[in-house]
Amino acid sequence: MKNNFIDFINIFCKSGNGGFGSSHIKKVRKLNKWIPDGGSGGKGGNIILLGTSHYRTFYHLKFKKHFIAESGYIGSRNNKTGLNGNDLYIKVPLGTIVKDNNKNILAEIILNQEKKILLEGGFGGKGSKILKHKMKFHSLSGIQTVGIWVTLELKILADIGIIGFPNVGKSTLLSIITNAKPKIGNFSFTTKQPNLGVMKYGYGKTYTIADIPGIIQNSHKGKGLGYFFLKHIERNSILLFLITSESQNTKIEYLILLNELNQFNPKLLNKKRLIVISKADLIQTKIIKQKIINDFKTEKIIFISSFTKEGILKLKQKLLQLINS
Ligand SMILES: Nc1nc2c(ncn2[C@@H]2O[C@H](COP(=O)(O)OP(=O)(O)OP(=O)(O)O)[C@@H](O)[C@H]2O)c(=O)[nH]1
Ligand SMILES: [Mg+2]
Repeated sequence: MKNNFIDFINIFCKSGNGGFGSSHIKKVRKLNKWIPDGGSGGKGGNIILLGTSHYRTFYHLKFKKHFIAESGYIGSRNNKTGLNGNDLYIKVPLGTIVKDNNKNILAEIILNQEKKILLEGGFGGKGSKILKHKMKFHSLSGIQTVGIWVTLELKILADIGIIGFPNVGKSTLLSIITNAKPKIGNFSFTTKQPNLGVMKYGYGKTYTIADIPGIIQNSHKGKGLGYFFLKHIERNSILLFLITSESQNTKIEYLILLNELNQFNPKLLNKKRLIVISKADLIQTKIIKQKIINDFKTEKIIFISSFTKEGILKLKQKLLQLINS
């Protein structure tokens, strides 16, 4: 499968050099003197990050790795300052973190249309006029900038993350409670990259929900698709654990998921959780349903069916309640 979900990429960035100051001198005939009149150089362009909700990954940066902003222009006679170099904008998805080689965070983009200067352009060199040097035609070169390699890392911004084993109905649920149209299939690992959807609820309120690829026992050891997708739930405020009623032991499935999360980042266990049992339409008898309830004992669970819509309204209400709590 073509993988166009890129959540990690290295790029080279360099802001523009400052323009040269002009060393121009002009003859003032009346005084019969040469006087310096060279203008300063223009400022180099900045490298600016621009948050763009239109982008969901770094795929658009895959084939362009070097970002070099325009240099400032040289100053000229009559004390004219050179033009500034144009800024260079790098469009990034919301949730982008930029790090240098030592893993220091240089910038973070959260909001749509948010702008942050990643690298400032060099200042222009002074021209002969402003320098007033005894060597009349003296001027300075602008600041020469140094380029660096930076890492762009994406951690999706969503209010709710759906986590579960493969084939439990995560994408189907996303498709019925949000506007998303993810791929659905009756086999494991249909979803190979996170899907995002927007749920509308209440008066004009919207919530973003992420459907994360299936997690299995030992995902943290690289089984299945691995567990690196879990970084995308680090910023979710609520984790929705989806466990199918077809499971032999729903509670054990839940504990396995918790363990995988713990292996990835123990802080994930501090988030608000909601346990949801999917495919309730497949539960044949009340005894089986009661057994699932008993398995979870004190923990509250919600039964849903994306097919019959059983429990969907209750689920939405519960999510809203959790978000606001
Ligand atoms: N009976 C029943 N089947 C469902 C329900 N929800 C989803 N399914 C079916 O379960 C299968 C898996 O659904 P998906 O939504 O692709 O499951 P998933 O958890 O996203 O799977 P992966 O992406 O592989 O992790 C599909 O055949 C769905 O039609 C439900 O409420 N009831
Ligand atoms: Mg899926």
